[in-house]
Amino acid sequence: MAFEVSPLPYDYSALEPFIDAQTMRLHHDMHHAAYVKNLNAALEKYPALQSKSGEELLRDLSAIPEDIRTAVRNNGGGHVNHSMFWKIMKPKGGGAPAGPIAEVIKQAFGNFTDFQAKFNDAGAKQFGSGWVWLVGKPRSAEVQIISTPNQDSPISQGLFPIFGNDVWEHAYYLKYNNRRPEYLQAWWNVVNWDEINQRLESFKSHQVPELASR
Ligand code: MN3
Repeated sequence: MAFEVSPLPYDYSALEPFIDAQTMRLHHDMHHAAYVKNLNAALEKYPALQSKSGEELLRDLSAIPEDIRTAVRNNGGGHVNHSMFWKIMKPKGGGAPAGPIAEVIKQAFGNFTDFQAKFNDAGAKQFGSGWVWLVGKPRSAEVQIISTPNQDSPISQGLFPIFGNDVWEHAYYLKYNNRRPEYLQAWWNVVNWDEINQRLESFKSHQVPELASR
């Protein structure tokens, strides 16, 4: 019952020119795979934890044995975050959001352009490695933009990651070098709004088991 890296749902080069094939290959096959390998290694002596989902492990880190807590936080986070990341992107994606996510953005931020600017700004300002997120608060209509360091998941804060962008240098450095804001801007061209709407709907209809007990 070991954790596994799912294959990319598109070709390595499918997100060109916005994300280059070499970055995708390294990011998916090496970085994501390493998180999964290290997560499985951490759980080796705790068989009871091996049947839990990554989200369940992250939901209450204080319940994780202390000797593997940091490993689960970093590598479980790395696995869950990247599993989301590959799916919320697609070739020929982007454009203006439609459907429920468009409504949520309009309600909370006024318009898509202002939302994008705030999201990009939070991503640019995240010091060092991390993620920028649009998160939902369970049992409320509230959404907010947050950033987290390293591979920390919003799930560990009791928040649902509607979607997020990876601002680790490994996500953009080969193509964009140190120009993170340029990557953040370009990334909107590969966003998969259909998948994001599905995540939003499952969250709103309380079909998110990893947050159900909060
Ligand atoms: Mn990454």
